[in-house]
Amino acid sequence: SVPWFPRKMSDLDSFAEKVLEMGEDLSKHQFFMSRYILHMSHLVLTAHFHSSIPGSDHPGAQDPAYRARRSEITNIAKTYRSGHPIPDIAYTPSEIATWGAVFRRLTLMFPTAACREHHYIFPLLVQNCGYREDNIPQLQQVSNFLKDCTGFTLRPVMGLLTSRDFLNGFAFRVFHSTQYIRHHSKPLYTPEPDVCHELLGHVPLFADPDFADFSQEIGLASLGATDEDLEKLATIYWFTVEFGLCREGDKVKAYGAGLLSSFGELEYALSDAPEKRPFDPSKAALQKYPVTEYQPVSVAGGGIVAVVYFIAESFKDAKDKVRDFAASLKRPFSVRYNAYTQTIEVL
Ligand code: H2B
Ligand code: FE
Repeated sequence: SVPWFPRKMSDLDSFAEKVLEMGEDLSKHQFFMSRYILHMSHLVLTAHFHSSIPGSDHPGAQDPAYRARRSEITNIAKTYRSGHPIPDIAYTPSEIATWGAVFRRLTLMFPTAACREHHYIFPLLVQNCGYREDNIPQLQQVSNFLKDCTGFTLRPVMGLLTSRDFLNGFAFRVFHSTQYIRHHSKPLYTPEPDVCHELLGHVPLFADPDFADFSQEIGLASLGATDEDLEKLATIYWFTVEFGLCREGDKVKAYGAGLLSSFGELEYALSDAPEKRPFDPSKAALQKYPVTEYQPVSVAGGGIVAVVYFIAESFKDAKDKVRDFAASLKRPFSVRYNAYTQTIEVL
């Protein structure tokens, strides 16, 4: 039988509460467990969201004020309904200072490390969405901007979704974004996605038409996919949207959000240390990523990085390749997104 999948935009409302909450015991969490086991089966604990066990090493787990603030903010996501504006958050001076520390460090690296699409879009985010060291951009404003560029929109989310729910959102050109920020004690480290990762890492690329198409292609393939195929798509997502590199003439640049929001790994990925292969979805889908290298603790907080990265020729090329790959997966139907009605047509 085909796994359930969302057919209309408002079906995404049902994802709201299926998330891992910060500091909760991992083993109690079926949703997160599947992700964890996925990565264990790839013999890796991913650097980007958790260095060992989320919760146990979360810098905010033992801070009651942080936890209270988190629930205040995640409550917006919990009660959010499709089509409604995302409420703005009045971020505190301490939260803004945390953002500022990340913003300062990352924007120093972008000029040499980020891909040309990122260079083109980032100044537009500064002009239109309040991207500044002393201001945390508001999700609604960013969502409006993305909608004008590519039709992508943001939805607030309480935390990590299952791979299936998260990828299904892409079919609708929806990116699920957290709205809270990491703990102030470690501004350059987070074991899970937060606004810094979403807004500085992910958002710029969703304003690029080819990248938007590429992302939606993964999303469409994920609708009703078997668990086995879903795992492949999640792995492709991991090696592209999170950790992707791309070719620019004789240079290699970063476009993956996990790289563009992590100082240590960005530098590492662009160095000669890791292996780099041309992007091929059927290979990336099965790629294991073994634990070998550790980030310097002072830089990334002690994560574990992938040792192989995939280099895309262009987002258009990557999109065509993912489309061909998706067509090779067996699914007893095909799907199309109708942007006028915001529904999935099953053919
Ligand atoms: N959920 C959220 N909220 N943000 C993410 O970046 C994310 C997720 N990534 N769920 C997903 C899982 C990714 O690691 C893949 C698809 O498994
Ligand atoms: Fe991410």
